[in-house]
Amino acid sequence: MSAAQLHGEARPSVRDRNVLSITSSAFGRELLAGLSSQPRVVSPKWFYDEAGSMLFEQITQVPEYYPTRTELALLEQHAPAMAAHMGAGAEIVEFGAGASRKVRLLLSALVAPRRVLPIDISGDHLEKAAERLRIDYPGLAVLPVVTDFTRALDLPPPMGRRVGFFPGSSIGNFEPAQAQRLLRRMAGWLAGGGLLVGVDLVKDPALLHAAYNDAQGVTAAFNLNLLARANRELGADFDLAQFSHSAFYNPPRSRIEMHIVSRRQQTVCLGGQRVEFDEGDSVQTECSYKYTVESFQRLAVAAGWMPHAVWVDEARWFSLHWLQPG
Ligand code: AVJ
Repeated sequence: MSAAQLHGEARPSVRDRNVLSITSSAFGRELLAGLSSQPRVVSPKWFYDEAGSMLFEQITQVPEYYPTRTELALLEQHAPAMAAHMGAGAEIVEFGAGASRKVRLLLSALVAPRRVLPIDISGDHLEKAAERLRIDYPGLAVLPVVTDFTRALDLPPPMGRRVGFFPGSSIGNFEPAQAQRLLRRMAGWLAGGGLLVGVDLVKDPALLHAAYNDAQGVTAAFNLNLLARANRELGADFDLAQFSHSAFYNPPRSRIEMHIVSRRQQTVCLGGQRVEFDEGDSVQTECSYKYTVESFQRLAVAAGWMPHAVWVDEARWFSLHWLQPG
């Protein structure tokens, strides 16, 4: 910050404003910390600005990305059975709601649902989805909650019988120990209500590889959008053409890993700080753990839940688990 500004004489320059925003934005702080650590790791939650949420919606349409359509088909087929477990007059808390396409299949099967609380870190996207829900379900209360539920969550008292819905295998983005802790915290937030969780299953590595390396390059754009977001929001100067998308299956860890890899030696300015990259340096941007039905049930039990019902598609690609408090 220049002398003039220190003395409050002139408006801070663009760079100074970005320096300011770096320290004052959770994204800025966590990105800087992630890029300064070894290995370099950044949380996948930072993918979901408006552009990222839109790119993810596009991913769900590419032929290689099977999880969303497989889960939707399971919900379409088994919504009545799931609704029976949830009961009449339910209130659904949906974690990582995104466009709220999936919860509609449950709402249509439920008897007199009272309220839905869609939760997401991406505010604009969530508000738009909530507005559409209000229009399509006139008698239903819709209370969107824009927050990062991995940090803290403050919900209003339940309106009716509260149940949880955690779709899409977003549970896979957490290290198993973190996933266990999150499931345990969800039990608290749900105040004794049950939880329906979508879990992607272990399968042929070639299928998994293709799902995270689609031919159209949408997943690559989704991954690199993290750098574009840093340029937009933090005034960084990432040259996206000098970085590449990498996603591969790691069998011993039973997870897909996504990385952004530097194509050459380069320096990036981020909030007045210089970040050096050598050719081949990578930043891990996401893990997506894959479970078997049994390994996920073990995790749920360890988190204090009781597996009550599970629905799996014929190819055994994806599963939905109804958990009751243990
Ligand atoms: C929304 C987190 C479930 O891990 O499969 C899609 C995100 N990443 N393609 C996943 C994602 C790359 C997705 N989740």
